Amino acid sequence: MPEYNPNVTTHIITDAPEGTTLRALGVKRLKDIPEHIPTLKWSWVVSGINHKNSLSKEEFDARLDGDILFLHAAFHERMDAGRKPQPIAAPSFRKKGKERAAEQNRGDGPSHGVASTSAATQDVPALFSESEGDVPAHSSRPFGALISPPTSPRRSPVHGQSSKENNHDPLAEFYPQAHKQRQQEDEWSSLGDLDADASEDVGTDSDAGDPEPHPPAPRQKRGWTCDKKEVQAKGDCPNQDIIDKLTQLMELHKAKMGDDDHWRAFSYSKSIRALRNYPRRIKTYEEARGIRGVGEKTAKKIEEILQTGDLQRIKYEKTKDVEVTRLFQGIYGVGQSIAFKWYSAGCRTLDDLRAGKGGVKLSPVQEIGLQYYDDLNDRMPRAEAKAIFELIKPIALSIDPKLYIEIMGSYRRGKADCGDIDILITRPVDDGNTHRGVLPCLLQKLHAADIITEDLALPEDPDDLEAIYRGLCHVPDVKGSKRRRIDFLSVPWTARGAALLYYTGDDIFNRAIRMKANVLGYSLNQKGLFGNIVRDPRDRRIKMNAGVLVASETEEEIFKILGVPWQEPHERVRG
Ligand code: DCP
Ligand code: MG
Repeated sequence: MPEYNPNVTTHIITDAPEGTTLRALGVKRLKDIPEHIPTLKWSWVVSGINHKNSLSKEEFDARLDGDILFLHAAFHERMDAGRKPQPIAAPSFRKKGKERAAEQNRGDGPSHGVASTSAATQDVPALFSESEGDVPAHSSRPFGALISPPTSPRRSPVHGQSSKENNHDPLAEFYPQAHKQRQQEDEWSSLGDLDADASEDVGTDSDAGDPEPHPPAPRQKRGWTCDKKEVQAKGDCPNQDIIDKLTQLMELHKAKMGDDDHWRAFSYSKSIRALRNYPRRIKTYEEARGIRGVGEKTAKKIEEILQTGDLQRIKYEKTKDVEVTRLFQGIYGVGQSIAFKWYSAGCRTLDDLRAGKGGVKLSPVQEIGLQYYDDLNDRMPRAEAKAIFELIKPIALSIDPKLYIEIMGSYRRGKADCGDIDILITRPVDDGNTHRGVLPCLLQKLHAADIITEDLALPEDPDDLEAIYRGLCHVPDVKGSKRRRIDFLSVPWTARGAALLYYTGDDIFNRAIRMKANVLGYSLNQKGLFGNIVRDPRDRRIKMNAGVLVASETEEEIFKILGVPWQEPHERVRG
């Protein structure tokens, strides 16, 4: 949640020390958190996820009801929190008294980690946000109720009332899900106070019990990132050098395997986001510390960058395993765990892999990735993507002149360089025909024309109207032309708008618009905008292919229904 509000919060999940948690919530003392809200460690969530299937219904309900919540209490003095029913009117929060924080009882505080208000995503069972049991497992509302979004997607439920008590409100059943999605948004875009410091406090609890946490900077009203057209261009950022150094450090942590590293990387990303939005050149430690999203240790790092132009920690983190696994992960089809496996087998260079050192065996796709390592790690100039597409388009139209073929991805967003070429293929059906069979025919012609050179992933059923192909291509007849990644996505004509929207991105814009759709009670994916979504009663996941298609033919109608102002592809740049 962008802002903690005890009237709607059901659980607080934190592995952070007390001081950090209090800062994140914007309260002075643990006592300021109402007794009906349990403050739990991440272990509670994990215990629910891991054992849910083996729990009896009574055990599961007990877990949700709070009977065993105390086992996972984040703070000793809040062991009983959540075991009492919620009062009708929740107490007010953000007390402004001058009281110093009470003596902190820190003994039981967790020893490591970063707080997370929720890691519950659509793919992770949501144990807390919908645990009241008064939310229907699936929607039975009339379809019409979905078409008109609520005037304010951020409306909260009537305070102190459950959605059951609110049955007269046709939108009430959406609220629990809306809150879950807001938590998600919080995790990705506004986890202000929980920056890298929380993870760097591993084992030290250094800011736990800080009786006078730095006052947070005034909170900005946050809207949906997909609603805004203005984004700060990279070159305009007055703190770009600081962001670059922190990004390097974040990437180093990302490349490592430890849990702490993942948290640190996650946390640095929050600080970096905060810095990107900071309008002035930072001059001092104090100024950095005052930015919401930048904690003490990050502020110290910023001070070091300001004073020396460098960050020693980067050198320290740049250990051999990071270097080697990053090198290996540059091979198409190789992720972190395979890279570590090969590192553990004794491989240190690409030549070691080529030689099969340590018995390492590469898959055919990885072999291709290794062979064209440099090419595939290079972004192509926009003009090259255009040249390749202009070779492909007439060949495609020679198969069927009514074919619709378009480049999506970064090219459509107008980017100067592209990581790959993403091509959409479909066809109007007004004459009773479809594009069935076009993709295999096109691929065969592109191979014959020496435009497509290697296949990486073939569609399961090439004759299906919906198919994805991944391969390599190049500009033929040009000596030394590089191998480039190319994807073909074929979709039914009716789904072209949703596919265009999804594959145009960028990723951050997509995340934001999907979250907004979810909050409005829809589900948005590359196939369309769906209403009447059905959730699996066991884990609350949206059932695949469930729901009623609301829009998919054009991007415009999807924007309109979601209340997102129209944006040209080049205006959808958020990453
Ligand atoms: N996309 C997404 N979620 C994913 C993968 C992709 O939303 N898990 C969307 C957003 C991307 C688009 O698909 O913008 C195309 O994916 P690419 O990986 O090709 O990304 P771009 O084309 O944006 O960038 P690049 O120039 O690196 O290819
Ligand atoms: Mg792309």
